[in-house]
Amino acid sequence: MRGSDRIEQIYGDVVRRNPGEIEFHQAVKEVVETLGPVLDKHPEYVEHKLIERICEPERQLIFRVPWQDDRGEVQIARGFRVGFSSVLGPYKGGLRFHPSVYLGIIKFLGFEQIFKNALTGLPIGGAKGGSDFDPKGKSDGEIMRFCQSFMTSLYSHLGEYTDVPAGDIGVGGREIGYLFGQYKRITNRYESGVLTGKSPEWGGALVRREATGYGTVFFTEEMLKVRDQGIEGRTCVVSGSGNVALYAIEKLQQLGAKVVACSDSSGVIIDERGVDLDVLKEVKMVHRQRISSYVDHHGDSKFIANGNIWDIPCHIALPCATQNELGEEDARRLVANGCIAVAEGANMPTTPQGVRVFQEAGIAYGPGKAANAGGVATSALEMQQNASRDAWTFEHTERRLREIMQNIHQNCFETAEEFGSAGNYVIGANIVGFRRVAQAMLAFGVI
Ligand code: NDP
Ligand code: 2IT
Repeated sequence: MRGSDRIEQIYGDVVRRNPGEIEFHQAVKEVVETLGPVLDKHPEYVEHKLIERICEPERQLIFRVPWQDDRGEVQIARGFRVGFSSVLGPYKGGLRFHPSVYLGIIKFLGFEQIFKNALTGLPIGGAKGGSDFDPKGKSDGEIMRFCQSFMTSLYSHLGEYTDVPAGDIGVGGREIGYLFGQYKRITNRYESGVLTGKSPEWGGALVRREATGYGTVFFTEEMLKVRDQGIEGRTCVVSGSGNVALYAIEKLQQLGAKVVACSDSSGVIIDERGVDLDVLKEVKMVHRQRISSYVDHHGDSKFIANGNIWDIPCHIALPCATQNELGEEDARRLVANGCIAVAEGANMPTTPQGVRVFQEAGIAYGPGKAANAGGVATSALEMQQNASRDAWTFEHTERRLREIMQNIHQNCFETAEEFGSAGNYVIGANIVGFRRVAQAMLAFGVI
């Protein structure tokens, strides 16, 4: 059987062995359907069942997280940590706190993380974790007690050489602080490298907070460069208004673009003069309010409850909220309205049908595992600084981030060409990431 024929069978087995985990199925399909030509070139990958092994996590932890709310009532959440692959380094990947979290979402994210982390070229394996705990509307005290309970259940499985979590949706600097404090207290060790995304005041790296959003814009810049185009003067829309979105907007503005819209799960704001980032940061980061509050500060802007951000004409669209937020119709509308580039700050935000529309239209499309790898790459730089008890400057770290994004872009671009799919970053990213993991797996034998 040819390697490429094996793919259908492997995917069928994944669906059968992991019933109901639809996001995980989607993420696996998107990767394995591009690997046929690699398997044909490397029969040893087939013989050693590398794809089958990659699709089965090395370990999966599911645990109870009991906590008490401010009224003294006991609440029970479910915690997860899935270590997918540790052939390139310790398990590495964020924690997501959102009510939609279940095993299928954690596994899709962990699976993506294997290839993303390999693409960075840095020594990190792939993992993801989180909880179905809903942080919205919770007091600081409730968030702290939840994080402490979460860490109490998880700490014995972590370590700078074992598993190093960071943030994702619903987990930012505040939560990492509570998690790190509890880890330190339980273990009696100031083990800085056990978590990334820490505050630079106590062991974190400068630029980690900005890194995912900045990196996504750097990747966009590279995609446009090979087409003799640029970011300056472009009209942009960025979905979401969390960590990734805010710093994507910041870098777009620094590079001379105009961001006319962003969103949260309640709706969209449109500000034709360009989003006022200071106001937006105040609303979202300081007061943790809904995005509609932005309009109270900017009378000329509009809030559209449950609006669709992809209806707004733009040259550059950056989906930075969540999975499957941009579908086929959205993609068609973006293309019809003159969009020239889409780079994914979020993980798997475009549906497979949406991706096909972008590819058929020939616009620049950067998939998340390449375009948003700047966050985890800077986490690896944070681990490096922790291991050497050093702290780099903002400028030095941002330069490193930019070089990493340029390298990722170049590797994906050249590899897509090598496999006869010039300009297809999906194929480029999947193959570069997979080959790195595959070579290490072969070297280690059957483990
Ligand atoms: P945040 O929690 O800081 O922000 C998430 C944003 O997305 C919020 O504006 C939120 O709105 C919106 N959002 C979340 N879920 C939904 C939903 N179901 N429907 C509509 N909007 C939603 O998370 P991040 O910015 O860290 O993460 C955003 C994306 O980027 C995720 O896909 C994450 O996996 C990915 N990512 C994050 C990295 C990081 O370093 N943080 C690195 C690489 C990728 P609301 O507040 O209303 O829920
Ligand atoms: O999806 C991601 O890459 C992240 N949430 C960041 C992971 C990390 O370990 O920094």
